[in-house]
Amino acid sequence: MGNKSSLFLRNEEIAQIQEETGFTPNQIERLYSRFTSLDRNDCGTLSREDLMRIPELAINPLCERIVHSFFAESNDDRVNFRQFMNVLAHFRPLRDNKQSKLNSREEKLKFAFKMYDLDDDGVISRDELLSILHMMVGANISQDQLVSIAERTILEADLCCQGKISFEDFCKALDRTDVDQKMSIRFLN
Ligand SMILES: [Ca+2]
Repeated sequence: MGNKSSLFLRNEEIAQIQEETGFTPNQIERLYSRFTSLDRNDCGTLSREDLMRIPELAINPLCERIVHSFFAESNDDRVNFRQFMNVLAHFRPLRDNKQSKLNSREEKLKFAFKMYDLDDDGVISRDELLSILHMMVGANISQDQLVSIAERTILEADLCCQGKISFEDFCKALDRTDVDQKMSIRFLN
């Protein structure tokens, strides 16, 4: 019976997650039922493999990087529901803002930056950019063309001339990009 209780969220948990993420109680319940359906062992946490089975993620070329981001705040290789919700909160549209800073433009940009920064050292190197370009376009473009795209991108974005892209460079490069439109998911109410 112990496992069954994990199928229900307590009201305090819903209130706490609502405050942290800005999701409505309805959205939290829906996402919780999604979470538990992915949790095949009923242990209250998800593994990388569980997350990889989300169809919307599985088709994304950056799937592995996105799944990796779920584990940024986790000390082991499992994520609990609150950690899961904190990551999803970055994808709430800005106009739905309900006292949560997780979906601000800055947080969305930080999230995107971390996708590229494979070794977490705070800058995007030419090789990191090249790896991500590879994941995104696959075999559709030749290696030479990818290298030239990566080098040109760094040349244009790198304002401190260190041959790498800092978070500040990254924000400036995306200054005129509609980050909210590109990094939002419409969650059902
Ligand atoms: Ca890096």
